[in-house]
Amino acid sequence: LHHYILTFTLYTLVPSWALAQKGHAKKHPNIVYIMSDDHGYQAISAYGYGLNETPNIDRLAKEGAIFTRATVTNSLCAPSRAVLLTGKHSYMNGKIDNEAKFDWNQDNFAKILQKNGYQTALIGKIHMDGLPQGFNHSAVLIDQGEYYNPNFIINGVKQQIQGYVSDLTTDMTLDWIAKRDTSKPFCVLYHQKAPHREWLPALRHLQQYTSKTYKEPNNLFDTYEGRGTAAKTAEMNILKHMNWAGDNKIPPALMDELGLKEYLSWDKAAFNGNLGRMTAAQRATWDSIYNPIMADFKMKYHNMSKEDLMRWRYQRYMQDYLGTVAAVDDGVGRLLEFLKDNGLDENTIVIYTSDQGFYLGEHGWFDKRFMYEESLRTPLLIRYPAEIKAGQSSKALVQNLDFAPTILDYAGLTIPKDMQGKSFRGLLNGKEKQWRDAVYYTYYEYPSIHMVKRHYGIRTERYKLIHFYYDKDEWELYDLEKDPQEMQNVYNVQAYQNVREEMHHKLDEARAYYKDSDENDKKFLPKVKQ
Ligand code: SGN
Ligand code: CA
Repeated sequence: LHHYILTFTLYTLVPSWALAQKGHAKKHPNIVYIMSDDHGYQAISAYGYGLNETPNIDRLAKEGAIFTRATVTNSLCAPSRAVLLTGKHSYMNGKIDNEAKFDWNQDNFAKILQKNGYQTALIGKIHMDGLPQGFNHSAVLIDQGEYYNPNFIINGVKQQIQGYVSDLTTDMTLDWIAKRDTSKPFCVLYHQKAPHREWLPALRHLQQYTSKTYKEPNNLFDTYEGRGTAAKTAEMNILKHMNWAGDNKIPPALMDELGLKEYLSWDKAAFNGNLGRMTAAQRATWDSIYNPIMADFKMKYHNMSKEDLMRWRYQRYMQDYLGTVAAVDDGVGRLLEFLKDNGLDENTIVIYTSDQGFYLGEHGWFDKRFMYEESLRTPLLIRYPAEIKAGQSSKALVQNLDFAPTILDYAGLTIPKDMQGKSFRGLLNGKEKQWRDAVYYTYYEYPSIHMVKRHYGIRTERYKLIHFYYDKDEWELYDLEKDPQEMQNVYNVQAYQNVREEMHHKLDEARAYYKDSDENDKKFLPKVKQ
């Protein structure tokens, strides 16, 4: 109470943060929240999958902490961002899918920081309409944003900027930090578009990443036996549902020559649109790398089996996807150097995460949405030397739901009671002895692109129970210890009947605790059944 009164007095008498910054540096750290889009943990070398090298992101783990079981509550872009801002599940904040409107008038953690003397900025992808609220400065991409020479909306004004999106997003972030009012602490949300589809790398990374061959996951040729309808009817298989032009970069003219049909109606338009944004010089570099790849494909195509084609498409996918990760990693490197050069590295919390995980060929898939591990989980690394001991690794079941409370906690501010997440600060300084033993998940965007059925469920350390509903009513249960790749639904296996009952009980508890219900599910169903 004493301390409360004192800070309160300080606020009223000295409305600037000058004192607070000098005297209480540790109490009001700066925050850089880095979130990329669709960055699966498999594509960060600190997670040990051996696919690529991300030395700069890895530094956060080396000098701070890495969470190996961080998850999202709804594995989709805009809903994940809404959860980040509000600290509430999708059915509470209203942004259940990419289509629903986000109500910026509701409270969010940036507004709270701002009200309490922080300077705040949002740079990069947000994927929501309307002027962002809670930020002194915003420079956001429109909708999904573009890779080359992208448009930004800077404090409400649209502007096209020459360059590569990940580099520009980094430039703008550093620029804003450099020009900030140094008497106040700051919080910047530094949101990369990459490595989102259609996976267009920076020109400087094309040669290196297109020359590599990547190891295939052992379930690349998954036939979806052993699971229910949802896995079988999803449209995210690399062989069957990927775009030839937009995704694999086969020029539309070559598609025609080879008789390749568009899977999505905008495939060729996407390719033309993406490459049409390049200058002649940029395009020449692009062509010098991709033309030989396409010439080689043209020669081989008619002799390729379905398996060959799957393998080829997987390699193409990985080359471009991991190529885009490289510039994201460069950006993190630049940020860390910048903080150091400006004496900010000790008192700035740096968080790296993604809006969700992603399939990099596991189950034969790309995209996300499912409550299965690769898309439920998301990378999470955090560095803050003042409080987080270097080299920690945590298996705790933290979620994106926890970001808002955690950031407010570090900022020394009160966490609103209606936020549903929990600060994980105590997990990192050793003060938290008890953490949740299960996470709750919901997904709504169906019918829609990729056709992943509506579902909700619960994951504990060892098990996962999922309910698919709406046009099917199916349950799935996985034993993550025996079957980490989730190949076999054991819901109806005799030996699992006790586990099944326990998991149902836990799920009911979670739904009650987080205030979700069948009524909510119904409320969000499409108005007209298709
Ligand atoms: C686009 C992509 C999808 C992707 C959604 C949502 N198709 O529609 O593959 O699932 O975005 O992604 S594309 O052909 O237009 O690239 S999200 O990350 O924004 O949720
Ligand atoms: Ca995303």
